[in-house]
Amino acid sequence: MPNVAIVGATGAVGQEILNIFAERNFPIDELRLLATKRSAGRIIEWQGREIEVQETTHDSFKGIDIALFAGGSSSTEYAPSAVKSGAVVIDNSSAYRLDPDVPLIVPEVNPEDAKWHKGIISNPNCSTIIMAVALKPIQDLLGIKRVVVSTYQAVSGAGVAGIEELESQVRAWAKGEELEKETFPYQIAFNLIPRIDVFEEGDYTKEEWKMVRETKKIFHDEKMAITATTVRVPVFRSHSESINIETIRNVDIEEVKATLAKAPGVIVEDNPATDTYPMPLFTSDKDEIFIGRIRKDLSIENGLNMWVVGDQIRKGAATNTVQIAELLLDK
Ligand code: 3JN
Repeated sequence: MPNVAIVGATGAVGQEILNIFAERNFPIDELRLLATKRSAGRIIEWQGREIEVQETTHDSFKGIDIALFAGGSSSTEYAPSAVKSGAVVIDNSSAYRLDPDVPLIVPEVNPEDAKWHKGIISNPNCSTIIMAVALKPIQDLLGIKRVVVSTYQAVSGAGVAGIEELESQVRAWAKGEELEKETFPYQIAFNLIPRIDVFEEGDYTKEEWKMVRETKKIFHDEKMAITATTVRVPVFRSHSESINIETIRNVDIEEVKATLAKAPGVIVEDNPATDTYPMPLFTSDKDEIFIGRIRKDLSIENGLNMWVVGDQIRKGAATNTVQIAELLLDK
């Protein structure tokens, strides 16, 4: 059984990784929990073991086989040390995602890429993962020419501070008090903010560029045209995405629905007669991507629309990371 380290073990993604390891009976000999100095010394109970959190250092990875990085920017500092110690790193941050020597993996799409890693494997951005799981069955069935996606991203995508900001603004609003903001550039309660992360080239945001570039890499398809608008919404957990797809081959919408219903990691919830479609309120703490509102795009020859929702901390981060680790076990 492998020795496993989690860097950022006390954060939201690190904690979720611990839950998922237990749920999936991931085989672990030693489990080393690493975090910043601030969290060192904390005791975390996991599967009957009491584990003391240690501060991450360059020497933290001796004897470790798999190191999961869930600690944001710490990966550029410590991932090279982990690799030097002989560990395979699975990194949640964007640091290595577009590096041609680093596989970028969504196990439902490109598990075979785990074979050629050189010590680091990257976990994609949460919005990218959720979209990729939904696109894969369509790509296989019809071929994808172009994707137009708009996201509706929960405040927890911005961490605990995002959750607290929405909650405190709603409480202040209910009491008639002034609303304070710090994490988001404008009030997020009862509002939408069409800017996630910083503005970059062409007036697209970094989050939008991540969805475009990472998706092409995961699908090994530079010709797949993708354009994105990413929006922060006053929802606590689970990202939603409205996805319009222009396909290469003709769309038989019943066949699309049947194909999505059979696809790994996907649950179709789609019945206009019973008012059934996925919503973020009901998809949290689940590993699957939920798809509804599947319908033909009547404005073009070969196109379709769908509404996709997924828990961005589970499948968008922790679950996908653990699934990548499982690919390494299979090897
Ligand atoms: O805002 C969201 O909903 C998703 C945020 C993702 C994020 C936030 C800060 C840094 C990332 C990411 O995973 O792409 C990063 C990063 O690693 O660059």
